[in-house]
Amino acid sequence: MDKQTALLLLEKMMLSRKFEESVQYYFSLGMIHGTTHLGIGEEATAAGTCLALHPGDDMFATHRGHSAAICKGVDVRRMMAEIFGRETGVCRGRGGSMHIADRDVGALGSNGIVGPSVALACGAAFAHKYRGEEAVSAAFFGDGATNEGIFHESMNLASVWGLPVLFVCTNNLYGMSTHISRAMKNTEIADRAKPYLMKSFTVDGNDAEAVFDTVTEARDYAVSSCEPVLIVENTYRISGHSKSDGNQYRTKEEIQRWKQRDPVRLHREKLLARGIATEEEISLVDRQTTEEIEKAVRFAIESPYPKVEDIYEDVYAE
Ligand SMILES: Cc1ncc(C[n+]2csc(CCOP(=O)(O)OP(=O)(O)O)c2C)c(N)n1
Ligand SMILES: [Mg+2]
Repeated sequence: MDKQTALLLLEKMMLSRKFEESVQYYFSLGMIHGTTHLGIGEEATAAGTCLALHPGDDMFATHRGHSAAICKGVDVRRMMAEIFGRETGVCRGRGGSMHIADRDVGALGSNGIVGPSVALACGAAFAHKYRGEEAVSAAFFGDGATNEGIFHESMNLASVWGLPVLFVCTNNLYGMSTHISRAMKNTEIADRAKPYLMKSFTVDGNDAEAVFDTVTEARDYAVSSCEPVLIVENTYRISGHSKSDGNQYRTKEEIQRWKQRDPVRLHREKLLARGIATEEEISLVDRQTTEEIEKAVRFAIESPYPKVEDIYEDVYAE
């Protein structure tokens, strides 16, 4: 891992973590409305995956999509403004937490519905192939989403049509309060690539470097062969499922065990142990990311709300 990539992974993970902690805080003050799904503990999946993508690649996120958007390059100020419902937000404040999108950086949308990212990514990959571009589209989805029909239909179509899609499963062991073992007989999600004769990878999703290397290899394969790939990134959601979660379905010990494998801390310790970065360099990233989030919050709070008379502009719903 070269120093630049190592520090970028650290920066994006810290930015994601602080962004979500900030959202959680302002939510608790009643300054943010609607709902949010935080992915605290899953940052290495977003950073390792999105940093391995190229600028011309597309990315589709889930309902738990803040980190993916940040790591694909969406401006955190405009993301924060979106979540605060302001006119300066990436979707002019109309979408909120689950509708973060910015076409300019290839972040083609998070989604309140579980599953559609996989089908949308097939469409984007088809477009890349049709135009003869050397690009892939990546779809994030959870372990729960792999039990849906749309996942299997999309995997089948991508395989038959030879579409350069990276199907990226963020396996955090739970779909809401249901443990993976109660939702599927075979919990080896990578096996789900087999019926479609699709290549698959399984990686420690709390190890940013491992995710980055795996997705780099998977992307090379998808581009050179024009074939889809399934990547399973095993991780854990330390935060609750949504804004309220009593954690009745899991033990404190389990959460504690995974906190020991906090991806931000693991990466930081790795950089120090290997002499890739010094304490000072890491502290600088820490300070800069804190400042960036503080600026984002100020920008959001100082931005105007949309005007009531044009609230229906840019809204597409039936
Ligand atoms: C089609 C659909 N069904 C149900 C829901 C309600 N729902 C929201 S998140 C979620 C759990 C999804 O689990 P998983 O795919 O593992 O993602 P995670 O929340 O763990 O990141 C469910 C059932 C929904 N939003 N969309
Ligand atoms: Mg899950």
